[in-house]
Amino acid sequence: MTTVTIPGAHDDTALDIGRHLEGRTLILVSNREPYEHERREEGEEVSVRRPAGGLVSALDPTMQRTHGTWVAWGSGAADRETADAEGRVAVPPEDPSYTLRRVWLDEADVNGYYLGFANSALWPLCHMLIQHFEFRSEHWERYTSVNARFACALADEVRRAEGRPVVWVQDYHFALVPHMLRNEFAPRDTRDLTPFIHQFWHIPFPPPDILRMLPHGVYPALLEGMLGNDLVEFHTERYATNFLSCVADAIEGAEVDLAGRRVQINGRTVEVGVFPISIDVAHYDELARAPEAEARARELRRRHAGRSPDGQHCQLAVSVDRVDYTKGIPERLRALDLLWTEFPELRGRLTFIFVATPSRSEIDAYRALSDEVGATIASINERFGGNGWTPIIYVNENVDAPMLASVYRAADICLVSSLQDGMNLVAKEFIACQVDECGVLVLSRFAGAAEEIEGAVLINPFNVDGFARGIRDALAMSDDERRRRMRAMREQLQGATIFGWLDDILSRVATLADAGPAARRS
Ligand code: ADQ
Repeated sequence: MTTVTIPGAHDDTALDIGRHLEGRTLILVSNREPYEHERREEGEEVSVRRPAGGLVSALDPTMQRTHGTWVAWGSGAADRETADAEGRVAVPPEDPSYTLRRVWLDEADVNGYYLGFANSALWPLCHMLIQHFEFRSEHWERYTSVNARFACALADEVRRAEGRPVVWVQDYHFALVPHMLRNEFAPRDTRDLTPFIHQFWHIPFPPPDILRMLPHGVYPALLEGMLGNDLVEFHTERYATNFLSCVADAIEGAEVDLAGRRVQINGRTVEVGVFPISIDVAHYDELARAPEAEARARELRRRHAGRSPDGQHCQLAVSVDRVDYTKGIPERLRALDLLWTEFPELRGRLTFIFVATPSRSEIDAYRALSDEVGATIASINERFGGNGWTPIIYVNENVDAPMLASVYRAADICLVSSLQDGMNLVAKEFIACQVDECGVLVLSRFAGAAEEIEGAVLINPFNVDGFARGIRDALAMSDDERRRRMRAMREQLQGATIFGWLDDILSRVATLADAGPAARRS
């Protein structure tokens, strides 16, 4: 069996964060699993894939240290044969220390729950891009039944654990799970076995006028699901306020305390917290400082920046995203088109490396976007390129972290133009990799990161002229100003890493859980 590993958290940090649990079992649920067993072809050896996400690499060491259970969709081709009858498998494969419990989904489940309600209804609504909102009753029914299946698996894991476990629900795929799980433990006798339940919502939360577009019964059902939590966590105050406003709007009998960020409902208190997510800053800094990264960055600059054909200095801009309509990709391309049209002298003085990984291509809107992006880039390159200069280098694939770090290090400018974005980790990765402190971050004011980071050039991606002006300002910024801003952003980021995020959440959980269910009742 081969294992592809990615570097994760440092052991001491995981140990330190684990202390908040004080012997409580942590049971985590997410749509994606931390280890996927794969077999490409019949008869081939089984291999293990670890999705290279920041969240997985931060949570996995904590799970290993605390010997918890991770419940997730078993999506790998060899997942069933490597798990027991209940879908349980010990991980990491090379040194098992916690349990991964897989929940099986068939094609109709994936279509209805994942591609359907989660990604064609909730995703566009939460990002307030209502032109992409598509509701179908059968998707909602499937979302409900899949959430019930996950709640059932979680309840089973809670019963197996000792003491009163902590259940941590990840994201918008499981809005109904907290309420369903709580119902499994409605006190039948004097012993209350209900676990502590909390949820992190990774995407924006919209105001009532938007969420009201869900059909009549669905809007309150979704919120009631989330009110099954003891604590609901968002990236920003704005999302927390929107959630509380929706509860006040739709849930009869709920007492909403906007300033205190809590809801009283059915004799219980639901706390709402603000915890901006981050990245493993030291890891990205290290990747960018590696001699190979430095050499690759130099080579990138030699090929695509440095001196333009007419002997002028050429700058390198970069962006990295999934091809998703929330990321403002057509808007970014429009701004560049305008820039090269109105300022012909900038042709050959700015090359844009566009790293974009294909995403959710089963959904029509995503396929259409991908086609549009490909055609727009071809047209821009044809109209403006020439003389050995290609305006946009399109890398339409997944790129590994060491390569990403080299690109971030090489870039003079990073363009983040989300129309709405929960946080946006790319902005933080760019800052962490700017070890030479000479790059400028051009950042959409609609990304959660803009509410936290000070020092970026803020733009509104809907305003194409303003966006193009923002890029021009970045191009013209003096070295001193660049260094001043980047240094400030790097200092800020070093004080707010993913481990700080995890530590803050788990310490808040510990405080609330210590207070006990009785204390949290009004
Ligand atoms: P995403 O919408 O996926 O996350 P983002 O926060 O930018 O958005 O994270 C994307 C991650 O994927 C980054 O780590 C980036 O490096 C990586 N990535 C993107 N394109 C890549 C490519 N071509 N090759 C390799 N890696 C690539 C959701 C929310 C965000 C929120 C995060 C975390 O939508 O708002 O910040 O969750 O909560």
